Amino acid sequence: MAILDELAENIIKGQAPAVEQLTEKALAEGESPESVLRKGLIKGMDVVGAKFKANEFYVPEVLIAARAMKAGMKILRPRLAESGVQPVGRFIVGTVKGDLHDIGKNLVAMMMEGAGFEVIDLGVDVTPEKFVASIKETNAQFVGMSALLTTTMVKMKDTIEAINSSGMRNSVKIVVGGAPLTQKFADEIGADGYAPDAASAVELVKNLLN
Ligand code: B1M
Repeated sequence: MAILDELAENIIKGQAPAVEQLTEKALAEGESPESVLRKGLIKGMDVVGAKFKANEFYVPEVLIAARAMKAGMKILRPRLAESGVQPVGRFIVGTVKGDLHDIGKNLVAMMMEGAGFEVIDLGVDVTPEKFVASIKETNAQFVGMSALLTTTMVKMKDTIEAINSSGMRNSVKIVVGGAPLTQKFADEIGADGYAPDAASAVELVKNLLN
């Protein structure tokens, strides 16, 4: 099997040590950092996302695959920076103010990184002001908000209003998700999109890129 296919295969199986070794080996054999990323790591994570959506993989398998992806990225990141490879886009993500649930948000962050985005993870309990400051600081094109509580999902509206008031609404696309949310709610608060799961979030953001 070609080395990049082997790399993708080990991402799918969640074999972090093998991914680390194969990433080093592929680079040593002269593969470009960009091919290792796109034809190895991202290719593997794309399959993981598809399996997750089809209910063939569950949260633990995705987390293990994401850990393997991270092991490869650790080797690859400095090489990508040296070779000037640009990320697909920049994506800020956080769980809204008052909400401490982060498992779903972390899945979204990992899958977005797996799809080649630079991810700025603001963590949990993120205030509208912090989202706004991060957009200013990073010039990200995307903001993702997660909420798991019916009492905190309303904070998404406050955040969108803060982004509107900051004058930066036209420069970012806002996507939202989390168990209590619906497309209807996303439309009501003026988000650009809603995704029911992490794999759909990647598809949604990729569509919004075009
Ligand atoms: Co909490 N909790 N919890 N909890 N908790 C829920 C959400 C709850 C439904 C349980 C219940 O009562 N049945 C309930 C909410 C009820 C409601 O609002 N209607 C609840 C409650 C009430 C609370 C507390 C208030 C309990 C208390 O203290 N009395 C408290 C609140 C703390 C706070 O946030 N301020 C609390 C605390 C906690 C723990 C800390 C113990 C822990 C969180 C640990 C952590 O996240 N690090 C916890 C957990 C684990 C849960 C449950 C059991 C599981 C949530 C989870 O991680 N699911 C949950 C019940 C349940 O869902 N069965 C529950 C797995 C995760 C992968 O799914 O996050 O939905 P999820 O993410 C999905 C999608 O929603 C989507 O993608 C993911 C899948 O791919 N998605 C996005 C998520 N974010 C997205 C963003 C996107 C796109 C998609 O774009 C940006």
